[in-house]
Amino acid sequence: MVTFQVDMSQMVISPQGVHLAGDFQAWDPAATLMTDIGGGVYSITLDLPPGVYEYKFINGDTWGTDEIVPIACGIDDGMGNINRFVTISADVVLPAVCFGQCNVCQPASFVMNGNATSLGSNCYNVTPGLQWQNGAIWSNTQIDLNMDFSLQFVINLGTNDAGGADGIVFVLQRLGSAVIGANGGGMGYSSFGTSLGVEFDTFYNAGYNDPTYDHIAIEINGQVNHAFPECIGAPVQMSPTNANTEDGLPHIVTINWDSTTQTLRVYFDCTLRAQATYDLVNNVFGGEPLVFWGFTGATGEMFNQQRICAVPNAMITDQVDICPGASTMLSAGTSVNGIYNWTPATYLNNPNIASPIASPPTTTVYTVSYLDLCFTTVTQQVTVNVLTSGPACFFLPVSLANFEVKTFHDELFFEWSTYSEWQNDFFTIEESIDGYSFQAILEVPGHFTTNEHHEYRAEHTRRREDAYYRLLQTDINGQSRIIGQTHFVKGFSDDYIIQYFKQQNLLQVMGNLEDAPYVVEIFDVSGRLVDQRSIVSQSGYVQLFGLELNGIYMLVLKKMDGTSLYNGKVVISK
Ligand SMILES: [Ca+2]
Ligand SMILES: [Ca+2]
Repeated sequence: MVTFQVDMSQMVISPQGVHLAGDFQAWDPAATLMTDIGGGVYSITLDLPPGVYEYKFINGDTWGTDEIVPIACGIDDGMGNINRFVTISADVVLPAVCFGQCNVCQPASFVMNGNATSLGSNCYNVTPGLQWQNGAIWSNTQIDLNMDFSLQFVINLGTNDAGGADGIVFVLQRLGSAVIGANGGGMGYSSFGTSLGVEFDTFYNAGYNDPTYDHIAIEINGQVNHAFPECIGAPVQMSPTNANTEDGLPHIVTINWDSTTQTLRVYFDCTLRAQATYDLVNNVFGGEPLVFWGFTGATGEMFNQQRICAVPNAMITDQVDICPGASTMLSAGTSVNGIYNWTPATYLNNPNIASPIASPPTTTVYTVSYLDLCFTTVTQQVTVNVLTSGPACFFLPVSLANFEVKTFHDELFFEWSTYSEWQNDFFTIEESIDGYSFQAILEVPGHFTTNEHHEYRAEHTRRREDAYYRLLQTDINGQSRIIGQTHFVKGFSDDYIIQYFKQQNLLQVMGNLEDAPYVVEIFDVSGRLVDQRSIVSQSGYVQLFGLELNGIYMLVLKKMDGTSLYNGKVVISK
């Protein structure tokens, strides 16, 4: 049985549901519906024989709504389609991967559409300074309107005042990250019938009842005519000090959403300019709180180069769920001086950067504070919720890196290490002579719950018989599991190493020997005794110096009471 899982938490789910398609079901996009198991994760378990399979996840039930698999984790089917692939050798629960991404969901980045282009460093040309341009950039994560958000970005509306047009709109919508509006006075926004828009309008359109100054207005559902009721925040001069903002200068814009009062506030040059109180979730988005966010812009006969610089991973999450042992990236907005302070600092890779990696073993509320672009102290909280149950996580109490059994003379060395542990009380080494009936021989305490790499080592006396060894793990509730493979270790009685050292004319027997006298007998190939000595063993070695032999012989090692320990061929080549 193979369980496939996909994290759809950054997507608006298709009414047709989430599907899996692969070469194991003839690539049918509608045949294999996945189940919502919570936390944005969709899952399906299939009975597949061992083999290599290619597959994709689909947000809907038709081709065209399938994910774009990054080449980094995909395989080209020979026709330019990149698919995921997996090798199945046993029952397995595959970890939940982010739709369209390689592993867990990463923070937002912007998707460019139409004439929009990247300028690097989180900056984009929404439109170039040309006639009849139309661009849009969309974050590929979504905003949850049931939570507060604060987004800050830098807008540059170009240098043409008299001949400049048309403006940029901050937009919330539910159509995805690949949509584009129309050019002209609608600023690329007027096409979106279910939306919120905050327009930064630099062109006077009499037909839209624009004021003559460059202005901000708050609108819904693509309506840019301020005379209509969809204008929920009346036009106001954009800059508190200047009728013209096509000045080629960067301007800081802050957009805050208070989900409790359903109030949207728009700041320009760090001054509150416009606000609207409106039930966006119910009155615009049909009760759905998750929306895409981004910017549209357009030009017409008149134009400007219109730019946005926005941190794509500005904090828009209040809570993120992770599986035990997993990590997540936290995100703060832009700090004016680059200084961030995350608390607590525990389980963060760096508490002083915008986007630290958090790997807490238990649910932790992190708080970040920094000075935003307006030199206002921003304090934001994000809860990293470590799931303790539920099907979203494959609960592996111990993530084992390796388990080795090594031998040296009569000693056994057990070595193992873990990547992470979850409520792990102790390990047990078990031994078996027959491979079926095991008995505990060693107990080693674990590290309870940890995301750090831990190495373990234990010693035991090697048996004379062949034996099997395995590693068990017991959690704090007393439940034990076998982890790692069972190792076969040959009995020690056979394990004598005979070596001849030509330079010293030394014949050496190494094995499980006490510091006591032993008898060594050497026979030639006809069975004639050619040397016999009584030698005291030291540290497991019996050493014969000064041999007057050359050729192939039989060596017999005995205890003083005559018990034979070893007999085997030895070559003495001088
Ligand atoms: Ca206008
Ligand atoms: Ca102007």
